[in-house]
Amino acid sequence: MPKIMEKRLRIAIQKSGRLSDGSIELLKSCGISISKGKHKLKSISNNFPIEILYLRDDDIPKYVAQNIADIGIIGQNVALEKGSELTISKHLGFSRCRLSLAIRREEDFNGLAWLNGKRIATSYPVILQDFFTQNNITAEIEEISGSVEIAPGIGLADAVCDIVSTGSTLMMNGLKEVYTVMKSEAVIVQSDVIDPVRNQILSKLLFRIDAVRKAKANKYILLNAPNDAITRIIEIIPGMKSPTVLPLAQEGWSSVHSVVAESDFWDVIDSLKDLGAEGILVIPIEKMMVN
Ligand code: PRT
Ligand code: ZN
Repeated sequence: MPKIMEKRLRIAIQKSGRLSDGSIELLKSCGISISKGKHKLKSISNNFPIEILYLRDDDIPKYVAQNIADIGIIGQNVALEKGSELTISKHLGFSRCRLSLAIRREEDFNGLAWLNGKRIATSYPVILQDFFTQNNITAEIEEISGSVEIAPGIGLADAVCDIVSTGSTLMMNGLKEVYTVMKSEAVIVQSDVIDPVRNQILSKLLFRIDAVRKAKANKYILLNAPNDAITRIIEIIPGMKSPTVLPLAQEGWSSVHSVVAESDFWDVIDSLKDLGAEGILVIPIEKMMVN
């Protein structure tokens, strides 16, 4: 057995919550099979050298910092609040949310100076204090661990700094979002001291994650176009290196194969149609290895 199979990379993920499904799906989309019993605290993969530890998200930074796990998947908000000694090695694009300041709906917010002298309830005292320092605000931070949004209603605070996704929790509690302190998504955090063999496994995992994420962000596109439009079409869909252009049996026409970013997909299709492209097919890409 090659040496790299002897050790396993230890990955801490959230046991149950808003990060769990995304974390498991990410590993599975990288071709890693995981069998998890319902109440298991640990599991291993039989086709990739990893061991998974299932933990509360707030505890993950500590486990990684203490080298009990090599890497962890957590929200950027938790990474910044509790993982200052860790490095973020990859942004993962799921569990997106923001950490925002919110005040009572009936109050007028005239900018950040409104916060001076006020009391703000949050579960993120470190991030909030940094934000206050950077913005020269003097306010009192009331640290609470849950149900932050009820604090203004029960007279515990003048405002809150809490995680927002759709905004409905704030609305239901008579609050309005007035300022985004930070945006967050799931990230991989790692300690700076990873055993070299485990570090090689991590590099392989990060390579696979890149391939899966790039594939999701792009589509494969095939179309037919008159030859005199090909130069301009290539400018619009340059692809990974350059598009494949093949002559069609019909004189004066070619088929073009390329890759297009999901983000500007519809604009690109409109431009291609304006240039005379026909028979446009768009196909999902499963994995995309660039370099
Ligand atoms: O049990 P454990 O400690 O592991 O989990 P947890 O309850 O602390 O965390 P969990 O599962 O709620 O969230 C894990 C991570 O998901 C967070 O650290 C964020 O990075 C991310 N995330 C994404 C969210 C949300 N969306 C979210 N909507 N975390 C929390 N919320 C809560 C928020 O606290 C508020 O109560 O949802 C409410 C707001 O949602 P909206 O849609 O009403 O705005
Ligand atoms: Zn938590």
